[in-house]
Amino acid sequence: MDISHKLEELALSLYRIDAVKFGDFVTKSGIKTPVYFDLRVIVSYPEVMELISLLLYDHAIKESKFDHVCGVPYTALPIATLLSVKTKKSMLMRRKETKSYGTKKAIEGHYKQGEICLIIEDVITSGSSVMETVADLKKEGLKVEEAVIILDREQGGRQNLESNNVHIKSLFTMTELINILLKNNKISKQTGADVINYLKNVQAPVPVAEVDRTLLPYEKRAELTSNSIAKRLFTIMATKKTNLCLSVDLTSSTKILDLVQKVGEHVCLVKTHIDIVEDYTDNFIVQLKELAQKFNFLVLEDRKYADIGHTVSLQYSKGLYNVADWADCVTVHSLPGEGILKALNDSAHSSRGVFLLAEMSSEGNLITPDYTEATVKMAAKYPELITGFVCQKKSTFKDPSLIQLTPGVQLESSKDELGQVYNTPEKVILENGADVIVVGRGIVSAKNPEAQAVVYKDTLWKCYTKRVSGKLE
Ligand code: S5P
Repeated sequence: MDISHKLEELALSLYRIDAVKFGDFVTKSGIKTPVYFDLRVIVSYPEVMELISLLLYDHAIKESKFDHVCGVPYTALPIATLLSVKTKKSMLMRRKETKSYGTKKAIEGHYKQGEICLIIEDVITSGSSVMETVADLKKEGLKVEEAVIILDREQGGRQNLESNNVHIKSLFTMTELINILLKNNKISKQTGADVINYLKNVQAPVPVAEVDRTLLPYEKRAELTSNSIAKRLFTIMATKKTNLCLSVDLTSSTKILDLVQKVGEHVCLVKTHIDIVEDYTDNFIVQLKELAQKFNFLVLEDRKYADIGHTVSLQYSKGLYNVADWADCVTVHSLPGEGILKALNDSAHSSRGVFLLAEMSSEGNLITPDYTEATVKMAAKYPELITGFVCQKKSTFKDPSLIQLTPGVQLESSKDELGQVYNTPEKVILENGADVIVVGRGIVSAKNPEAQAVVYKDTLWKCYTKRVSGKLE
């Protein structure tokens, strides 16, 4: 077929059915625009859908090698369907809505790792929607090298995608489309000039290249954080060469101090449960803080606050333990909502931090993926307060300035009789993204806790250096 003739026919059809409009609009990326392209209407015009799929096939796809097609939700889905049928290649569908309970897959359809998936999209501005789909497909082990697009708005999307190794083929650029409409007297010269001028001046923001936080060394991450405790903890880890947190879950203050005296030099953080200490005195805290000073570690009170903001601010700064006075950081549940962070933000002084619980290590815990996601979002509003997350998975958050504190670690995978699940250092650091590793009974219950702390420290540090070297096989 005569492609340029058919392209002209398509441009005029899109204008006729109001899929391309001129006026004052705002795009999904938040850019003001005098021209708007809305292909959702094509489902009402089967002849236009047919023409689009024929043109994409002839112009862009015939020569491409791929195993699957995947439309970027939602507008491109019917077109991807037509192309799947035409090329007899199977279709994959990406779920756009948030997944709940971890049972729904992000990608629907049958596929094998290493197979090639071709992306279909209607319009690209910044390229971010295509990138989201590419990222989900890649997570499943699929290869994505090419995206075919109806319209390239020429605002940076092509460059953004090409720099992420996604090659773009489009039916039209915006300039080509405008020229066809001008030639056919569908728009005035002034409108045409406005659009061309606008394209020259307004480029979509370049999506920041995503850094894998787990590949950055602690000292680099120390520079990125807004929370003073995260900065100190990253720095301590880098200088002492240890990412071990001792969870000193003993009930006698002398035993705690005795153990910390022995292992203090091997840890970056000591985690307490102050309410299990049977002989608590203020002097115990004085001595613990002296050890912290001597051995250069921080103290985390694992209180797991979970009440309304008002109560939590009292629990934090009043009562027998006066945690606000001595704990460098505390653990907090997001369950009660943002008020809990507001309360701590108001009552904690500036050199304090919060680890928010985004996931738990215990079997059958009721935290869902939606809860975790909402927790991470909540934390983003308090960058100066949040030190990091208590969590189990690398994918839980991306921000390299925050610390992943991961408990449930022993040298061998196992479980205790009450549902605690233990993973190995290799698993939690190399696969699951842990930055600070919490070990309790693995050290506390060992015959020689000091020697065992050294074993943990060395093993954990080895895994970390392997991770940041990027040489994971
Ligand atoms: O999900 C969690 C969160 C925490 S803070 N799972 C946990 O086990 N913890 C704490 O880590 C727990 O309260 C305990 O103090 C420590 C793990 O101790 P272990 O003896 O099982 O290593």
